[in-house]
Amino acid sequence: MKSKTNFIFLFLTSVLWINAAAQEAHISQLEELGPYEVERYNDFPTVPQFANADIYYPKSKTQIQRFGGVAISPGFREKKENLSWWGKLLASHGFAVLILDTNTLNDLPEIRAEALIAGVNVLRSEGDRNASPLSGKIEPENMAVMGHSMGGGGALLAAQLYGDELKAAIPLTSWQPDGQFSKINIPTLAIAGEVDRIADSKVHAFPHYRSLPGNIAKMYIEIKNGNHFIANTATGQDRLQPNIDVHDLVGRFGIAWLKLFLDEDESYRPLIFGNMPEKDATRISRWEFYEN
Ligand code: 9J3
Repeated sequence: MKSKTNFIFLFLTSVLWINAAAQEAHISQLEELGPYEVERYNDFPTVPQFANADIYYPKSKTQIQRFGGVAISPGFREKKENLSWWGKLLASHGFAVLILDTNTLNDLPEIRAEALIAGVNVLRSEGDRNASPLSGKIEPENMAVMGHSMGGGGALLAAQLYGDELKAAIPLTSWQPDGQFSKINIPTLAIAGEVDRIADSKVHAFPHYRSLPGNIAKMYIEIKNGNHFIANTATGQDRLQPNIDVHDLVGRFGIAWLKLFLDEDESYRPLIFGNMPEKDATRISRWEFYEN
């Protein structure tokens, strides 16, 4: 009896130890550029819903397998360069990434939602266009939308309107007054800032998250002391600058969300829904999720 107990104890200890070690390895790999060489282009056939875009893709993955992608919209008076770091990061981890410029800098979230779904469809079309670097390389079912601020409101609206065509949404410090997203039926990761003076997370991102239905995979991560621009590119410009550097943390969750819900790679599930590592727990002011 005693030896059986010892055996079970040893077994559980080693399983936990192995899991912890595997998770550590994964986490550090997601906090830097991934294994794929990244290329960028912008000469694809234009569409009316947005002005232009940069498409980032994992060049060295095109020789190996097809991949899904994500369309990303910047915020009010912002350009694609304000989110360019996501293009390099997500493409290096194996996704096609279209970051758009809106038709006007002031386009409202409703217009950004249409731009985002058009961006997703551009990625699909690029997979079918002979002259495209992505010809034959796109997995058309595996698509997501992201966006910052009004672009985050746009991502939520696109998820609600076009959920059947998408597998995930990642709003970044989303802005949409009285936004109600109870009809979203795809996994949604909301990133917010505790001290966002432009889209107060108590008025925007958190109520947006709380309006989601109860039974979908969803997560709200609020960065302690984070401003409106924590998920933006560090441009060096004053107005659009992250006040603290949490790109490792938000980047890791973004990659893992797409790996799990686009690629259906279950090995990323514990990185999302497992314990928050000690080093990150202190950087977060609120963390809520529902696993599904
Ligand atoms: O996209 C955004 O950064 C929203 C900023 C905002 O408050 O717009 C008000 C017109």
